[in-house]
Amino acid sequence: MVKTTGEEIVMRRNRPVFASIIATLMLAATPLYAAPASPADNAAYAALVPAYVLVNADRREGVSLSGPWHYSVDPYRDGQADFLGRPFKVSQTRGADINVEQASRDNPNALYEYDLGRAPLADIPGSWIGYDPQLRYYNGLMWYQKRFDAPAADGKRIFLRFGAADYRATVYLNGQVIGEHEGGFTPFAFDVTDKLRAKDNNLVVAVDSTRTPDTIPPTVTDWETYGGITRDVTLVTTPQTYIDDDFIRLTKDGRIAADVALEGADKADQAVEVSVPALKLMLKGTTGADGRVSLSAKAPAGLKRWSPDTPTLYDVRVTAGADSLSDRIGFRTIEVKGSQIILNGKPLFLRGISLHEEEFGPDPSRRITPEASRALLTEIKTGLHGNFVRLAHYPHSEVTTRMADELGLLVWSEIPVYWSANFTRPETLQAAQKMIAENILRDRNRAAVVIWSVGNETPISDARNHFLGTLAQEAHDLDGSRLISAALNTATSNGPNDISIKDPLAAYLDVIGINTYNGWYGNGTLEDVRKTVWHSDYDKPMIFSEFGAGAKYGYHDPAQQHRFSEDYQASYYKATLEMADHIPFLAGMSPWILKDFRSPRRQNTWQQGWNRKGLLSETGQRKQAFFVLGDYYQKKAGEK
Ligand code: GCB
Repeated sequence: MVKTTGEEIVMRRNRPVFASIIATLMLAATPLYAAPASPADNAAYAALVPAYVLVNADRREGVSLSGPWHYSVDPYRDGQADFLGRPFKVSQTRGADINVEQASRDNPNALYEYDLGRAPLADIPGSWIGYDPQLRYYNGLMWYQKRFDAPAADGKRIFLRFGAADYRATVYLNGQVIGEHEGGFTPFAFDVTDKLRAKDNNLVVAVDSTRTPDTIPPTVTDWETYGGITRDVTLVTTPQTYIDDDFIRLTKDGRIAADVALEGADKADQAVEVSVPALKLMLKGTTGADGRVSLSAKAPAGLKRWSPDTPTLYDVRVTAGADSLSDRIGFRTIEVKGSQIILNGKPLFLRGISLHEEEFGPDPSRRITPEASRALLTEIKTGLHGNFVRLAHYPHSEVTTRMADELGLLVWSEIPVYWSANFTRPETLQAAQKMIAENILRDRNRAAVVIWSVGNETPISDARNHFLGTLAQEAHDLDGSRLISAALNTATSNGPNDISIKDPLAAYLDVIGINTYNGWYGNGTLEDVRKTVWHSDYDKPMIFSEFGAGAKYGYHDPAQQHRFSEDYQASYYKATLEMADHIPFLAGMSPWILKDFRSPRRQNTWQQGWNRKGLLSETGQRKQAFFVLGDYYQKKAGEK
């Protein structure tokens, strides 16, 4: 095995041409993926993007259906099929438009084995773990029901929008299936204008949290499933022809650009205006036959760019016909140059941490309110002196990405293509493609989001390379203004203390994410960690998307430094940060993880159902390592 010295690393960094020849040769040798056609001209894309984007839905006029809903557990799926497994007609399912109490009174001979209207009540949104702790490890079908009166339509369109339902949802309204959705972390909406009745609508949602080897994520992960309706449910009203999508950003060549897409019978030939009053900027244009228009103008000289230090957001208004949308948008650029990440033209080091979507507290139920999100992100921003958060391992709530915009934290956003995902199955790829589209279309106006990640710790194979390569291409097509990454654990050891990045996917990423756990998993000592030298064949920024060690808050063991003591975790951080300081192409890090989080696979004395790699306990108490990283980041921030 040829060993490479530190000097050679520096030389390689200065040889981008060489690196790109290698990349080209690799591409020729192993075609990773056939680039799909662009979204605009490929009908196949239509199946992969959501029918309704309803951009900015969380700020639109509407009625919240959050609050009390009935829920009823159905482990044998009796609500969908008979005892021999023969599927029911819709009218026989629990989604049928029946008031069981009334029907039983009307017909004493009728037998119903369920009664959603008298089932227990849960406060939605939130996982069933929260309202029924006995269901902590339940993975299966749950029925939800809500009755409500419809808002007056007044000639408007009404959409029923779910922020997220984990994992698969079938939605019944007044006895009809109005749609289904796969994927536990992205929004979906149905046009229900003609399906609502004025009074007593019967909304039933069958949410199935079952994971299989074919789902995204697959069966085995290292986090709690949190099944249920986990984000807000709203009735969103819009004019008949409305602004379905807009993408507003600062381009690398200094222009403010806006792509606007209308939906509805009158979408063609509509005048569209995009204004930023504080900048006295007004973009005007007219939609084409497809309801779309692209506008741009040179950014005004007075523009204050969004950055973690100055998270300036502007009021932006989009108007088209009878519709008008207002948003708060930041303007910044992000790009890479060699091994650096460049924000607004200046290199910056990502001082980050990873985060699961789990609020503080002994019994989280994934109810991410603005207060819950602010509490988590403030620990990163103020406590750790961070400027970056990796929202692992799936799209987090839009509450969080908006909070990151407001507080000034750069965001890595990812979809749950994780570990043993089924890379050979076309339907699984399609599900992932839809997920990444839903995620990007929801959040591409958030200045905070700078990285779209296509997967985490996936073993190299041709099928996996094709799968992730397709996602990388799609993410790039939907949003060429951000960076694409993936968290890889495929660095290769060249011998003790010597590691190279050898993953063909790296050629297709803007930023190489590496998860490394030397000093925690495996037999390496912290001395080995300190001495480890890293090499990269790619002239690209690398970030440590993960490193970490477990510790139970309050367990101290300064002399022995046993695993799971706060002391070992702190020593591990010191050693890993020392190693990091010697990697010239390291552009940032998001260690694993801010807070202890629930994981069914962690059951030793110290963990008992929690992954203890948090720098904070589940209730927010700071462990020693929190201060190690905080001090390190404070110094780094001062080096700017
Ligand atoms: C990883 C995974 C993450 C786990 C973590 C761990 O590499 O990406 O999901 O929770 O390691 O604690 O082992």
